[in-house]
Amino acid sequence: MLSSKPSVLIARPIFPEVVQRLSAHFDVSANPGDEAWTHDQFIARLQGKQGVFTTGGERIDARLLAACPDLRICANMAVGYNNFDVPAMTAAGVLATNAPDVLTETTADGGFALLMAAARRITEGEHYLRAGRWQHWSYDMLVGQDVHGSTLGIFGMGRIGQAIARRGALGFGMKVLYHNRTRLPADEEAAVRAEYVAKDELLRRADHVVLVLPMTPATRHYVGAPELALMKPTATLVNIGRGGVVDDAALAQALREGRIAAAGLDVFEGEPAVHPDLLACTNVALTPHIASASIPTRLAMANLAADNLIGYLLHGKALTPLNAVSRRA
Ligand code: 8YV
Repeated sequence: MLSSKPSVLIARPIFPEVVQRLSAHFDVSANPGDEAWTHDQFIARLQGKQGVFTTGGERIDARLLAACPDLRICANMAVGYNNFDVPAMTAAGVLATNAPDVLTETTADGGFALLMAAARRITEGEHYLRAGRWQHWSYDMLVGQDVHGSTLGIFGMGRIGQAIARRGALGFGMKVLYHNRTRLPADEEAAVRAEYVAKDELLRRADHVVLVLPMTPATRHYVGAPELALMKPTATLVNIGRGGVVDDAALAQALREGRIAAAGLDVFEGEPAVHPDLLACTNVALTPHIASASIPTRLAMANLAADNLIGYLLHGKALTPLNAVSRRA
């Protein structure tokens, strides 16, 4: 007998309890072995599916949409959605959803951890110790820069940027500067104690620069050689937004030449590949895109993606839509 339940594909392995939740409502196909599907294999798996659970890496483009006429919703388990061609999805009548809010504080923690690690040379110190290089204490061994009381510059003052600003201002007594496409309303600026400045002014004044920008055509290589040249030689650069927002080759050169002091990177151009010049630098703390990686937060992100699938396919309403669509014919 044919099932009357909608069909959903879960593109990557996720929490078993979330698969179970989805299975109560849908005919679920999963990818338990985490097979790396080509785009064409992904399209083939999507045949006859009304919904897909994506984890941020699976591309949804016009070709896929044309080849998957049954698809009605793509639910991303990520706040970023540069893997989605949203205008093409809207044109095709396919709903796009992301997973905002639930990851804000955890991701801000992750960004702050990288800032601390880079400025205070924490990961560098660990490598030094593990390599057996710690023979005796000296006054200048692995001295870094202070974070407390310094000036923090934030590019991208959305929810995560604001959570980082609060940590800096309230927890570490930092002066907070920010630059954003649009300036925050005065009450929101006051709540995070941040001063709006031009891009170049931020780069010149900040002791630590944190990037929380999405990847768009306008943000590609937003920080490259010209921007790095404006920064203080003692400054730290942290990127937790998207790979490609920083020109990694230019950053590696600046780090190698001591034109800035240190960097902390969670995202990379072409990840999971990392530019070999960055790997060769000691003054950079590197993590594999884990800023949102706490168990409760990743579970909340997965449940929000599941809620969006359930809400839309069963009740016609998603919690966190990125577009407005009329039902696919
Ligand atoms: C995700 C992220 O873990 O939410 C985002 O946009 O970058 C991370 O929180 C990553 O996208 C994989 O899902």
